[in-house]
Amino acid sequence: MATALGNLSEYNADALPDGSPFKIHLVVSEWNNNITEALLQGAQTTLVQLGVRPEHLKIWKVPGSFELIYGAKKAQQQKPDAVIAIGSLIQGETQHFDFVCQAVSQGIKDLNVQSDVPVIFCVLTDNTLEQAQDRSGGRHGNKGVEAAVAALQMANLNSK
Ligand code: DLZ
Repeated sequence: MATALGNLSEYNADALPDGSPFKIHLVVSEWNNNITEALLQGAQTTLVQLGVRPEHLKIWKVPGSFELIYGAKKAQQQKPDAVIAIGSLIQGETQHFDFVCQAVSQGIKDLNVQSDVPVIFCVLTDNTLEQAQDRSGGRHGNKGVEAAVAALQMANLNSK
């Protein structure tokens, strides 16, 4: 699994639950969409490789990472087995980055506390575009893959 400098995409499929019973919703921010589409691709491909049926995946698009909270809440209401929130925040020149990072992480934490449907945090918070590229299919792998693995593990936890 992921480490600070390791590859985010390594997993042992034999040690993971079979995805075939599960419905997974993916909420995707359109801001920095080259990055978020690559994360989505990594997550979708991994979920299907681990047995999730393509028709059991639902994708919701939202304008920016701040809207992931509301989008994930709406997705939870449809009772999938897990939700993956996908976003990419890149540091700018103002404090906006810090406020949105804080809001999104707290908001998604709150959704996990309030609902039985787990929400996986697949939001990159990087200083540079290069760092985001490194983690969305570049030299550090793809955090979407890591999020897909986490989603199956959490969905399986709920089915016990
Ligand atoms: C406004 C904004 C800025 C400056 N940067 C980002 C970013 O790097 N990543 C991201 O996902 N969203 C960004 N946004 C948009 C906000 O998340 C949000 O969509 C708007 O503030 C509208 O609520």
